[in-house]
Amino acid sequence: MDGRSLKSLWDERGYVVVSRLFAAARVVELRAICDRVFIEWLVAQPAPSHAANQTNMAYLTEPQYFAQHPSQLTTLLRFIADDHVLDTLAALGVDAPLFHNTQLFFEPRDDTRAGDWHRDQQFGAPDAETEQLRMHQHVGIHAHIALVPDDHLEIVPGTHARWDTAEELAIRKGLNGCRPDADEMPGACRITLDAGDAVFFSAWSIHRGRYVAGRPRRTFDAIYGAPSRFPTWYTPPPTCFLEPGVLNELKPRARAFFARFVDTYRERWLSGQYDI
Ligand SMILES: O=C(O)CCC(=O)C(=O)O
Repeated sequence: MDGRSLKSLWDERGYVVVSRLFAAARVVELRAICDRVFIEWLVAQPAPSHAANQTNMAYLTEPQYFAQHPSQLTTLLRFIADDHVLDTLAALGVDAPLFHNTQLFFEPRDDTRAGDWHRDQQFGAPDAETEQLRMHQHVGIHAHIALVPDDHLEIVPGTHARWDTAEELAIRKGLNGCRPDADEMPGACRITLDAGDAVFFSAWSIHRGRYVAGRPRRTFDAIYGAPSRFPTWYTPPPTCFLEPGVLNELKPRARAFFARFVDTYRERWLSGQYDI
């Protein structure tokens, strides 16, 4: 940090790095949960050796991972709604954050590659107008929390707040002979995290990951939004949040945070209208 407020850095760049968001002992605790869930996810895949070359898994709060480890679910929820996380989101201007989802990024087994440049709102969007509407009507913030040192994420600063230049668009959409995984994205910078550091970045900014086989990566990603009066294009699945008593052991602030999530989506979950 260079002495400027998180909010001014955020407004300018669309990302902020928070060093030592979690102390070493808490990183060990979160990593133990993520490692166990990761292994359980991997062995449950129809083709584990293929899955081992993916770059991330999602929905770490699924109840099946915690049937034998109920207290770990509470611990995981406490991390997602930790005071440091919620305080950072508030400092970025999101006072009533809405939980969205979790992911764990890991190193591919043997398939090193660069990911495609993208904005998260592009997925399933039929045209640029839809992408731009989503950008303006909704908030999407990733909190990447490194559990081992991680320099795999690249972001084009400032793109959270503007549309693509012609060159960016050509790369992102693979037009005019450009490749979406091109090395040469103008202005891109690489984010470097130590274990326990976090980067909060706008899901709407142009970004991508690089995936390096054999170099351990364990980055927990929690995704947050904000309540919006506009209809969402993606309803996250309920995972554990329809289980009775799941929030009982949380402190009031964390419980209120997840209650907002449950209240937002309960009806859609109960009628089976959600994405997976
Ligand atoms: O950190 C990464 O590997 C890329 C993250 C990303 O593209 C995303 O979460 O949308």
